[in-house]
Amino acid sequence: MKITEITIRHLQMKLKAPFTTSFGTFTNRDFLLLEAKDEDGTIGWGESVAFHAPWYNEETLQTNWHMLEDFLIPLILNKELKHPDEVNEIFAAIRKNNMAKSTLEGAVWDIYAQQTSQPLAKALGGTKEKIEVGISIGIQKSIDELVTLVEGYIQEGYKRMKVKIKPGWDVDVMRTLREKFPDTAIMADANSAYRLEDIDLLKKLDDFDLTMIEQPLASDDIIDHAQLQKELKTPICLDESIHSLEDARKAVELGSTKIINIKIGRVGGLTEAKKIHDYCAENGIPVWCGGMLESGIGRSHNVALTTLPNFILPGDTAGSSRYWEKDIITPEVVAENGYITVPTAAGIGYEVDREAVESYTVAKKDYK
Ligand code: OSB
Ligand code: MG
Repeated sequence: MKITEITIRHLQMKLKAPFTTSFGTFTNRDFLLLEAKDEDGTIGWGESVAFHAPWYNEETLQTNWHMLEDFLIPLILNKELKHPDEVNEIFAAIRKNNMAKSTLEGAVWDIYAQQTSQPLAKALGGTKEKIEVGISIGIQKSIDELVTLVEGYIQEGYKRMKVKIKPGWDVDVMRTLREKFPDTAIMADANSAYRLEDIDLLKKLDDFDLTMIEQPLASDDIIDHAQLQKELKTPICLDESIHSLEDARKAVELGSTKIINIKIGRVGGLTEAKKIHDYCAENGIPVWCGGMLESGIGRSHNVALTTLPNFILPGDTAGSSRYWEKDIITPEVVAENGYITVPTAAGIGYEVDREAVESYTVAKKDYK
């Protein structure tokens, strides 16, 4: 493998409905798409999951563009690579900026899978033919509206509901959902909206038989989460706090987390994601694949990763129609009865719809 050409595009796609978390509201999804071409003409695709603003972590679309242009692309362009795992080693010289790294690493994995004539899922060592997914639901204007949405998603076949919470939108919301949907798997995601001093409030959530509480405390914390987990029955799942295998090991050893949400971008790419998966499998920690409101290209990488055996719990990679009128891949990602069938074509396994990509492009630059 030798990548000789790269194109970065900034795309803007309008969400079907605004998506609100404890840290802010998205009406559009602005993101970078990276197209890499090998010397033999094979094209691979990667998506940056960084947002337009540093709300979820410190990275943004613009910091990712800067890191890719000035540091990461120069390390890979025209370099002979035997395996995508080498990218993870090469990028170790650059600190953090995991979402930027993952963007280029993902495209290298796509090329590698095509050149070895296998779906990305198989190239990663995945075994499942279909994966189970749930849905992530933002903060709503009223509990009634939330209940109506959940009813709709249950009708669509989704069997696991993840509900965003924040102070003032938590205990009453979860109590109502549990009463209305006694048999549905429900979990809460706080996106770091609480502190250890909120422990009495968080303990009330133990009454609702939640599958887990995702990232209740600070985005850089694993100490207070360990303290909280000692006092909570509900399992804590870390999202924001885990950036690497080392972070995962420390959090598990401290007892800060019983489940890990793996996001490819947050951990710096598929190679690191696989390492975390393997460590968790050996240590009895179930994992699931998180989502970052990706387009179909980012989702296709999530689908491939989720075929690894320790992705036991349903992930956030719902179908394309969850967020988009029209996605940028064909066929679109379809969830039937809460399951996505893993594509079997080589590489990411979906065709990229270039016309759709162009229609959403607001900036573009080539690198040779
Ligand atoms: O914490 O998982 C999260 C969306 C934006 C930022 C953070 C998160 C999310 C989601 C959306 O929950 C999941 C999806 O992509 O559908
Ligand atoms: Mg989360």
